[in-house]
Amino acid sequence: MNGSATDVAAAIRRHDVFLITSHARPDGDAIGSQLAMAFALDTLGKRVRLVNHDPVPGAYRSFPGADRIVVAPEAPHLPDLPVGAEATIVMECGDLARSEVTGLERPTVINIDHHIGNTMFGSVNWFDGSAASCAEMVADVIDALGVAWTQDIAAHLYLGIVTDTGGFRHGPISARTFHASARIAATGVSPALLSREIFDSFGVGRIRLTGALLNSMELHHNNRLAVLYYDDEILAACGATSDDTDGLVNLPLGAKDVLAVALVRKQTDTQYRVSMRSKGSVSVRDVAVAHGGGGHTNAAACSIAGSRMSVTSAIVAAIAIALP
Ligand SMILES: [Mn+2]
Repeated sequence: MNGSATDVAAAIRRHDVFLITSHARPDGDAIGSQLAMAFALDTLGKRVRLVNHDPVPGAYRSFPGADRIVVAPEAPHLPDLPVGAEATIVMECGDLARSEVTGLERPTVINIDHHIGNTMFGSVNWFDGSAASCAEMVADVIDALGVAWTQDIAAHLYLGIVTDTGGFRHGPISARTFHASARIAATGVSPALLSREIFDSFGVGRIRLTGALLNSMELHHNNRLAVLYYDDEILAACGATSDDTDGLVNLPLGAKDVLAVALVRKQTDTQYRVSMRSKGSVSVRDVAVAHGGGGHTNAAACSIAGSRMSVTSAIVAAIAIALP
């Protein structure tokens, strides 16, 4: 059953210790949602532990509290805690497995998500597909808890909103998005400085990688579909790391003709990760789901077994069907 911010706040009030997690390979919305919530719970005197399967992306490590996130495959265990004293809050995950962290099961699991396909795995669930970011939902929970927005909270809400909307450019951006953003600015944080930190704090390896990806870009179906590719050798040649790849999938969308992009990343000789982006009603979600992945209409991902050639042809054929 779907709940609301009020239900989430009520469940939070009933507990004193919280484990907050998000999905593997966290993005800005995952980190921002987790830490905004953590700072709000601090204010209420709750004990908070944060755990993720993968590290905070480099650009967000300067954000307040980023070092509080423990990177581990298993949730830390507090042996002195009575059963049921601790609740788990899961941000941005369609199911618990999406966190790739084990040992998260508790009598109270609070599920907060805006991705279509959420399995309502929690004991308390709030799914809202109309939210442009999970951070907007966290903002509502913080309000329902009666916690005033500090600059730390505001910075993280902004991180979630500005990254999930690609700088207010895509997704279900609404008055709610801008209302939250106005209140963020009113706390005194500088949206311009935060955006600089979020979008413009990469190393030169990222810039070289951008050139390499675009140089080798393939265009299909009258330029309506762009395919980008990289592997560890290309990263090394550019002096770049996986951190530097975040968001590069969006680059070809800068061309008017391009309606969809697939970014293929070699994981092993027989396994490839495919991230997809699209414009408007062109859905890449169905393509991802058909290959065991998931996501939104305009942003989705999946892993496909095969060779580079077979994976690329399969994905080009699948996206072609979604093109107008
Ligand atoms: Mn999100």
